[in-house]
Amino acid sequence: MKVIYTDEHRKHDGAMEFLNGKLVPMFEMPRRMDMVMDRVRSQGFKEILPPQPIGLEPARRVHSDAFLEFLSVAWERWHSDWPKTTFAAPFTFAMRRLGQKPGKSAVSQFGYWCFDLSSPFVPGTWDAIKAAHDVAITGQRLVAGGERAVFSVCRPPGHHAMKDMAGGYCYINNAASAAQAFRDGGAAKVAVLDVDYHHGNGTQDIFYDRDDVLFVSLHGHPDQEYPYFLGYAEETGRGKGEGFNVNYPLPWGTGWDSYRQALADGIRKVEAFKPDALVVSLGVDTFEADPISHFKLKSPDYLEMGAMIAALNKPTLFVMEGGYAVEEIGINAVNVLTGFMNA
Ligand code: 7XA
Ligand code: ZN
Repeated sequence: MKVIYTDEHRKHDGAMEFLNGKLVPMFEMPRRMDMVMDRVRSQGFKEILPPQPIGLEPARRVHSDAFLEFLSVAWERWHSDWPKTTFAAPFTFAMRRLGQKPGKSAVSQFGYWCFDLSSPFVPGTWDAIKAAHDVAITGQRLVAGGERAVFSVCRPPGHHAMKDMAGGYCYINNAASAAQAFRDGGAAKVAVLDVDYHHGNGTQDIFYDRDDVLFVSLHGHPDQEYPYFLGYAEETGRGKGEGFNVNYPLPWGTGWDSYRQALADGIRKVEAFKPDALVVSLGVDTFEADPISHFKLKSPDYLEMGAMIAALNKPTLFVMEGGYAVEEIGINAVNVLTGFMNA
């Protein structure tokens, strides 16, 4: 399996986040990808390729131009208002119920284009965002060109990023952009299977009204877990999209036995949809030792997960999302790929 990777993600580093009443260094850190790439290399993946300089056109198909413009100048805007600060994040939110508009100030802009405090900016964040998107679409093009499967090592992750809002460590929705790129390249139907611990509210937001992209997500129940306001089973799509959004909210403490049953059900839904391509939002924060999550998957379970996904027998793009048990993130992510390849 080819792996797409660049060191550019390192430029997005050094920020803080609020978590459960404390301001802490971000769990979403560069070392995560070091551990993934160490494991990729030690497990003998030979074709590690840099991304092509693809640019933002594919992202424009799933995000608004104004939102992408905000991302592109966010740090400069903040730094010009608050030159003594070392990272930028909103602290007031537009809510957008009464036609609120983004004002000229950085605080207003951040509060308008972000839905929480968990997507901070530092000087290199925009470069890392663009590179992660290039990584995703380079992988997508290889799969569209005939590769059975490719692993796009994206950082920052993307599945919380909505059409016009950042949040949850996410800025551009790499998986959604890749799914749309498959459609634009001629695939009639595409499925996105999201196995990250957190609900992919951004991917759901982007495809909710559509019947050409099936979104299936297994995640911590929103009654207990981030992003808290979406991810319920009754969210099944809207209009033409009715029936093409499938959520499996699972309780804290979920282990492989119940997870496997939900995954098998989700995979049956993907199979029935008969997609031409599959995008997997691959988060491994379902791991038992993940510091911000509450599922109980063990490392060998990821081998079986990979084998189950392989049984769909679809051209498959794996897009890296979450996973914060840094010592094991590489083992778990690569186990999915190994299980897939050995199936
Ligand atoms: O898949 N999403 C994540 O792994 C990120 C969850 C964001 C938690 C926000 C805490 N400040
Ligand atoms: Zn996650």
